[in-house]
Amino acid sequence: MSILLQLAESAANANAFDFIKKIEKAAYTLHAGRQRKRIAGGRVNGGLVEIYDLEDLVVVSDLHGDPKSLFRILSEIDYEQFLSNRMNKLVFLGDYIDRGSDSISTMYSVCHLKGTYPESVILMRGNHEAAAEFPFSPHDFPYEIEDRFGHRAKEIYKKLLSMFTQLTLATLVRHNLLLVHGGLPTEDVTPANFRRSIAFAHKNQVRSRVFEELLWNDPLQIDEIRGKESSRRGFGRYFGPSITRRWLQASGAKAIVRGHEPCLGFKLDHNNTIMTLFSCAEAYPNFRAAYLRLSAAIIDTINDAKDLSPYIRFLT
Ligand SMILES: [Mn+2]
Repeated sequence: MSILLQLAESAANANAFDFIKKIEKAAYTLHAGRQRKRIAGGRVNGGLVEIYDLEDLVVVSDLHGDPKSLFRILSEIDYEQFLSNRMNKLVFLGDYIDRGSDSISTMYSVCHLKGTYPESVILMRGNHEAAAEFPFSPHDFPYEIEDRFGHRAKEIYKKLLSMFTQLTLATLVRHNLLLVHGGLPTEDVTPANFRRSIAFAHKNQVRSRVFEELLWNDPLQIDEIRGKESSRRGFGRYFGPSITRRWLQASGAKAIVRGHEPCLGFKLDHNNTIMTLFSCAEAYPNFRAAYLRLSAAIIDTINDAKDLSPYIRFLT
């Protein structure tokens, strides 16, 4: 049996004990990386991971309980070989759960990957991994856990919520590519306080506006002077091109990649500086699923997010 099939089967058949073990290992690994302040080829600074040296980068966006899309990507990248090289990075943009039919298998597999390849896997936090901080509905995940694990459900969900607090809020790759789940915060940012702002957001979590906005914001074509608008989502805001320019300047990046919105695999906003990527097929039949694969050499030469579009790989 192939290693991927084995993973799919253990995810589908995991009992409470197996699942808890996977969650705890992932939580430990995330915590240890932050304590050491290091990941192969880069560093970990609170909620910010910076990668300086790498070979290949794969970016996977929202999965929303769709393990089939995840396994398809893992198969296409030959994940065991890919992840065994510490200089390759597989970054998840968050929103692993809810909406699809199998959030448990998705979460189990993602925890397994982080626990097994701690130097190659970066797990970011989506707004669905912050339901305790910013309650939204529908949030099906707790019910799915209850259906499957019965009286152990509360304990499992609590462990997950605690692990979620360890997830990464922003990833900067080779000073050129900035990855977030939702969007760019509307708070003032400069090259001098860019790192501190994200480290502070991680430390203060719900008390930090930057924390909320990294998870919840969406780009919108907004009047230059106003720059932002309140969001229909209940949390976060819409941010305009002036805020994107400010974050690009502060981080030194040429392009932003984020998830959070269904689209036809990807879309570009703000004069091609922001790419939205979407990797979930099951719960969104009217959209397309895709992921991104590129090398360090490509990352070094991009001038905007449009330059990433030849490296999009469609699943559907
Ligand atoms: Mn989201």
